[in-house]
Amino acid sequence: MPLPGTGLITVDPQFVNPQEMNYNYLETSGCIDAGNPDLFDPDQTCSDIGANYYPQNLSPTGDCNDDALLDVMDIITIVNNCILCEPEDCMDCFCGDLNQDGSVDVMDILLIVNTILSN
Ligand SMILES: [Ca+2]
Ligand SMILES: [Ca+2]
Ligand SMILES: [Ca+2]
Repeated sequence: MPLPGTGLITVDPQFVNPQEMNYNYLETSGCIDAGNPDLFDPDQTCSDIGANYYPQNLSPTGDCNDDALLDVMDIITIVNNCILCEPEDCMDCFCGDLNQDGSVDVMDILLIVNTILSN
């Protein structure tokens, strides 16, 4: 048994399959969104406890500057902070991966431009 203390829990983390080293969480795991409330996962939910996070199927919006608008400022934010940045300086760019292929690039910018122009 671990020692009691702040941030420690003693519930079953509900791993997918620890026998086969799959330490991802099941949907019902109490570790999901139970991590540091000041941190966020790439899916923009509160951080999960542990090394892996459970992706909750949120769609990236492209609103990377969090002003609830999708406009050219988001494109500037994404180009500067997701594409032209050094890897260690890049922000969490989940918001800009509109085609959800795991990287933010010119294809995502095109999708944002198309979305802006169709509004
Ligand atoms: Ca989470
Ligand atoms: Ca915006
Ligand atoms: Ca992408």
